[in-house]
Amino acid sequence: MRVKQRLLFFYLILSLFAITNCQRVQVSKKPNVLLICVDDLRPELKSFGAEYISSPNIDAFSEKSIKFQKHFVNAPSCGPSRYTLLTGQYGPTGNNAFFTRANEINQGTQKVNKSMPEWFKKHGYTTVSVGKVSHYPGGRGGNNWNDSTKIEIPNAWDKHLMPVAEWKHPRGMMHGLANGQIRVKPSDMDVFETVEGNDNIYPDGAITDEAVKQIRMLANNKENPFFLAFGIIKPHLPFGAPKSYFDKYNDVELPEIEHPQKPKGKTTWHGSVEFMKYNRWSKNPNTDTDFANDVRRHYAACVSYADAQVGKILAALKSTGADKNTIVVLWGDHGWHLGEHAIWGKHSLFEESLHAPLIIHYPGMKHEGVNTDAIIETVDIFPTLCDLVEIEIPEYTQGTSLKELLVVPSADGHNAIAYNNNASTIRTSTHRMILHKDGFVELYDHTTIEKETKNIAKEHPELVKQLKNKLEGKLH
Ligand SMILES: [Ca+2]
Repeated sequence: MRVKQRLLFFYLILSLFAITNCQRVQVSKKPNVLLICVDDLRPELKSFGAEYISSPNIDAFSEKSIKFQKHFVNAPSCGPSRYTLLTGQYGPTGNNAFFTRANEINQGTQKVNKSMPEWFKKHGYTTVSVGKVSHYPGGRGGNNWNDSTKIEIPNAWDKHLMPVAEWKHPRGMMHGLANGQIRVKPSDMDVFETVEGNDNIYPDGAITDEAVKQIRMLANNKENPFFLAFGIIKPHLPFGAPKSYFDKYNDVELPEIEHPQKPKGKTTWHGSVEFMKYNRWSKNPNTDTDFANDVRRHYAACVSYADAQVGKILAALKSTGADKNTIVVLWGDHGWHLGEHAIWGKHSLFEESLHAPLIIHYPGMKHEGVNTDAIIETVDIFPTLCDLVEIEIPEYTQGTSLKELLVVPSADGHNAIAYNNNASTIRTSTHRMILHKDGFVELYDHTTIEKETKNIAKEHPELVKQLKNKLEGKLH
């Protein structure tokens, strides 16, 4: 009897151990997430068809991933676009979008839904952000963007880090130029610059070093999967990058700027205020071709510099071995006009402001190096990541999981919407409709050569009506 009891006890302990161990294995098997956010990156990458661009790291990553060729952001500026990424919901139009939400959380005035990092944290993930992930690099407000009593996304991150190196504070880093130069008055700061030196003479070097350090620590944690968001500042203005990246473009012939004319009728065109306020030696890229080419080469240098930072983080991930169990997403927060429609900047609702790269790799994927032309939008990323790691998709998210497209890249996408302060827009696989707040409508046919240079709204009232209904249906 005693022997039997002992045996029973032994089996009990053994099965308890097996259950616990099995649970642990299941937890550790959840894939990690590495979310790479690149500021103001339009699809100006070799892998997206810009042949003159040197982007070897992102191109190599694309070869192992799915490229979304028709990814549109939901807002053409940093704050509101990142809001849709990180909350999974359409939101306010201004750069204060996160703080509006944070105030509601802090005051307890209404139920605020969990952000993507908070949702992953709830499901056992260690959540860390490094660099510019929400609107303010490091995710804090205050005069110098380093006030820890002012958190942009409460409850989201276990750590939200922003190294400042020689630039003193996150605000200094955001618009910093070489060797610690901080923007005081934009008109005193050059719109572009190249200085000889290594990657760390510009702000993204320090951000990348910190992200590499974090990924090594996170990969060592065998208990919990990680959700690491890494935000690179370039190619945001001012266009500063080490000279070695600029030198890649010395002898490069730039492609012609498509439809460079200022639109004639009413549109969301603007005077490129963000660009024009910098020191540009009294030159205007709309009237000075040599200067326009200089601007474009400096943007390209910043893309190559950002690409090098992406290469470092992916190499670090690989060196830990965690790459085999990590979903990697590379996302541009919106597009940027490089002279199209005579705009140098973002903020419009033209294609150039809203079109940004999205590349997704996940463990065990079948279609590496494949493109999809399905129309999709930033708000889809939150539900997609939930789907890929097999956690519940919160009912309040407004996007659609892209899982089906990842499995069958030829599957259909869906309409993409976006908004700024003055208008909202919907993009179908054939048309873009823009509805201004005063009721004025732009309608463009993307199947024609004119694309967004010929407003055909008056000739197609039925289509306008249908698209208005679809747009309103998605926004409400
Ligand atoms: Ca941005």
